[in-house]
Amino acid sequence: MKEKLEQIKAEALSQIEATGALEKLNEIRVTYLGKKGELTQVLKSMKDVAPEDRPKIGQMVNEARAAIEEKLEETRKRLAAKAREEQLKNEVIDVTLPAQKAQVGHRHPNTIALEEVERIFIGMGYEVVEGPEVEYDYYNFQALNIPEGHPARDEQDTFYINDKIVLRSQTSPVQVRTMEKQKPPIRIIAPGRVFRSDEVDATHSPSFHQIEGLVIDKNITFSDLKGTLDQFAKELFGEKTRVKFRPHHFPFTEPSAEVDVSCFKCGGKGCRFCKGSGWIEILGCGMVHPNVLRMSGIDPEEYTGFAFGVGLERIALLKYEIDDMRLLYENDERFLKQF
Ligand code: 2NL
Repeated sequence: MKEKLEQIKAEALSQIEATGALEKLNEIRVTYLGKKGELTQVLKSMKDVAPEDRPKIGQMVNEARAAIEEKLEETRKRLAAKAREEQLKNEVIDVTLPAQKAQVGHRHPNTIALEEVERIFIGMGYEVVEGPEVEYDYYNFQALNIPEGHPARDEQDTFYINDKIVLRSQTSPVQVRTMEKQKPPIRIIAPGRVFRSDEVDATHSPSFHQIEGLVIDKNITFSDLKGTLDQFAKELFGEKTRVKFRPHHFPFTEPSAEVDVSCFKCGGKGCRFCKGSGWIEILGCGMVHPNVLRMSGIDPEEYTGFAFGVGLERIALLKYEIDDMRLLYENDERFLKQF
């Protein structure tokens, strides 16, 4: 029995000594000290020991257990310290390294174009105003001289929320709200998202952006409109740019016109960019219809005004020579970074 105990103890100690792994220590503990461990087996076989020898053997078992436990604890500390040291060595942080650059993305071509347009009109004394994207039918249509049943309502496939509420199909409602609130002189541009139930293709999207402008004061004439848009075109597309006004019809302006700019690629001679014509259509405009002024509480006998509307995407596509509108909505950074 005594030899057996000595042997167990020696074997346990040498196994502990030999192991290099922390997790192995617990296995060894179970093997020798556990419920079914070797030392426990010895205790269980005490009944075979002569009664007078039992205290002596019991004491030896306790000593062996204490020795093994001590060795286990000592080894655990040693291995843990070693592991910690390894870890510290492997996780050295060089605090002098430059920080990783934050990804900041890139301004969208729409945003760049919008800020350019805003800069030009702010320079001419305009204010930038915004308004709701979900609008009353009244502000989107009726107040703009488009009563129920007017054919212009069919031309624009509008998203209806219910009988009285639509997703605005233009930003004119913002201007109507301004006319209701503010006495002339009014000089504003209203940029924002608008909605039309169009199929997606290279030049159409059900959600796009418009910038409308409105000027109302005493003695505002069509000459003021021409001068303003001529200046705008020159600042946006270059000093040599000329503008051409073609008669058109909008329900909210009278007279109305569509405006072309001379092609900024060929100077008007005709090229692939302008499809040979030398001109590029950029916006619609006109003198605010007396009915529109009257409905918003402005006396058309006292005041006149002009208005215009331009597609932001159209400007961005032209200015940055992008040939498919869908690229503007993918937000692929490789695309955005080019502008
Ligand atoms: C276009 C060009 C246009 C207006 C928008 C407007 C706004 C008020 C009164 C009168 Cl409050 N007019 N906006 C005027 C002319 C053209 O947009 O191509 N629209 C379909």
